[in-house]
Amino acid sequence: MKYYKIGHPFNTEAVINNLCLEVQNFEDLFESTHFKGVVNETINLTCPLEKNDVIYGLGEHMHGLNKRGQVYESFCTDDPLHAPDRKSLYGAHNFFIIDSETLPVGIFVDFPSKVTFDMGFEIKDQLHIAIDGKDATIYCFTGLSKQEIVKKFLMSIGQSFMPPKWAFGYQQSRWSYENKEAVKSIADEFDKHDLPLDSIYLDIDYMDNFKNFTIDKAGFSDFKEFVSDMKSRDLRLVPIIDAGCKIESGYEIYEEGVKNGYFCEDKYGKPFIGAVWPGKCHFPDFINPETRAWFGSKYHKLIDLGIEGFWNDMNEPAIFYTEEGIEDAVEYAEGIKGKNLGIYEFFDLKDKFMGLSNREKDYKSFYHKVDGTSYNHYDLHNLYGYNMTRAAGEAFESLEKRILMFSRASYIGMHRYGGIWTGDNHAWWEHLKLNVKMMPSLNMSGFLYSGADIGGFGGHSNSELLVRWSQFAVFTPLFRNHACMGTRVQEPFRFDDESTAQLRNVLKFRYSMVQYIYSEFLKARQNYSLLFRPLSFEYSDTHSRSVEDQLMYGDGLMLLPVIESNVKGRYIYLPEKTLIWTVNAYDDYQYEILEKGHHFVNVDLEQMIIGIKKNKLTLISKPSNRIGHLETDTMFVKGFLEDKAEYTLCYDDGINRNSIVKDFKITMTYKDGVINISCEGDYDCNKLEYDVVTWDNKRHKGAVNV
Ligand code: MIG
Repeated sequence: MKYYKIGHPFNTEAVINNLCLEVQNFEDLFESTHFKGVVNETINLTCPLEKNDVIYGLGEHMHGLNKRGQVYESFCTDDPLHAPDRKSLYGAHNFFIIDSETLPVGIFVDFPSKVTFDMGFEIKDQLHIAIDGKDATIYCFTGLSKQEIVKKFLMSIGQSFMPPKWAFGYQQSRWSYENKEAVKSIADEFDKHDLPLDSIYLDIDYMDNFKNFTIDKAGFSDFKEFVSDMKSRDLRLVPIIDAGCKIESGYEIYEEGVKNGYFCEDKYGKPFIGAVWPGKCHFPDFINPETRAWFGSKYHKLIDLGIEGFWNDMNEPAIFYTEEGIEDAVEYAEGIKGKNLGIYEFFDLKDKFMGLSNREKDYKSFYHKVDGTSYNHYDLHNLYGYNMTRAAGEAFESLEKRILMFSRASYIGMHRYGGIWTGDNHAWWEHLKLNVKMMPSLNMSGFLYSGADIGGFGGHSNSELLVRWSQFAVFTPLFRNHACMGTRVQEPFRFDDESTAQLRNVLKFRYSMVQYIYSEFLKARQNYSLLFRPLSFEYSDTHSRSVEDQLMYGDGLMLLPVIESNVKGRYIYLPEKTLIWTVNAYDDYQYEILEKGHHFVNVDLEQMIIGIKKNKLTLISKPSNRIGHLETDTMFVKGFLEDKAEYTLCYDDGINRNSIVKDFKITMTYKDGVINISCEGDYDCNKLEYDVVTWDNKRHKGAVNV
């Protein structure tokens, strides 16, 4: 593994443990690969692609597990319409692997502004990376398997943030639950319908006029008491924090920020102004460590009121408009007023107004100050959301308790401070599919704590989509239903009784699986491995390389989500004989062994299917309606046994930052028709009950009595 610094790259601090060797010549960087590079005012890298090369990675982007055939752009963008032709979403995750049948190559382009990845779009057998600048660090990983490459890369960017365990519960959100009564009634409905829930989100309306770190006194009077009332029901409130800070004299954040020079500045050295939800705003210069320390300390205002989790929004940063943008547009409009417009002039006029938000020109008109040097925002654009979340993450380090934190915009390295959600998706089956395909790529970029808005943010969800989406999301660490203002309500109790019952089973199944999911999360974090993996990470047959809608998960599971509407089953591909676990509810399920090959499997709406690999076990508990109420006195072993299977369950206290990870190991053997179980570690094996299937298609149920 090697890296090469071109020019004088800005230190993004994406890589914190540099395991690569610095090379002095650009040519040496790509030795033994087919990459070529040209450096001028911009940097261009190309590489021929073999017919069967698969490209994995790039984190949060449109399209498939295999990124071939499309163009992707890394430039953190607030675009609420994730249509197939969109090149950029909210994150900038410039790590990918070319998985060739001979020699896999991993590349990380550490560059904080725009990078375009043409993965065989323009020329089908050529990859072309265009870096919009002449200073960058390029990392190249060769000579290892793709699994090794991912591990080395993850090791170099450091361990993931660790959320509290309650953040693995079901979370309910909507823009907006606009006052205490609305929040309380949501909690009541969940309890009334016997639906699991661990937190309720507060979107921008909890704030006083959208001012960060303030509370709307009318809707949320006696906020501290309210937080503690909810807490006494074991429910957490998770407020949103936006990047833009309102310009308003007397507002603490505004006053302190201006006084101390904490905001980004324009070319005249005045705080830059852009409009977002609060109207005209200044934008904290998060890339400056002093600003981070200041802004981070403000989260404590809410923590002091009992808050234990946050989501950082609009931190690409999103800018609705600037005064200059409006002036440009109005000036243009005035210039053509009364004229007989040519059609191109008309389109220009339209574009001027349609393009007021997130203008490149605006991003080029403000500056960051780091160590006394001024940097144009455009050149560091992709570091903004990362450093906002870092501000919070650094502030939380002084606390004993873990704080939930996730962000919309991100760059590689941000995973050390928080997770991400995938932004404003839609209530479209295509976006459920996208959620499935994106998870492994997010993991490869370091983001373990992530998930999509279940049911879709924009547009109107129906109960079938919500059920199918929730079934997949059972496995995503962030398990949150969120929806946009103006859309059909989509909390799990909003549809008919049958749908509520189906969703109840899905949510409860998540709680049953949480010990396993949390354990696998801890392991992925500790071992620098992936929670979600393409099939080809575990199977070397050719067909596995082209499977896009099945994923390997944790130790031993294969996820087989239903992602089409109105279907009663799905095609699945099994690279080996596998046990199919068809779940109606945690305690209502069937097993069937399927041979290696292609199958069509029936999966009714109330069912989900999960593959269990040979000699693998999983562990579930009885569900509860809160993570904190789960009782693990009895745990249930499920599995598929040929001769010997082991499972190690990792756990910690789920609360404290420095809690020690403990584990216990279950070993199960099958010989001469007899099952044997033994345990090592801190758990009483007598509390285990098992229901497993053996290779010879026999089912074995029982309790351990050793
Ligand atoms: O301009 O806070 O992605 O989750 O509900 C929209 C309101 C701002 C965008 C976020 C979404 C959130 C919404 N926000």
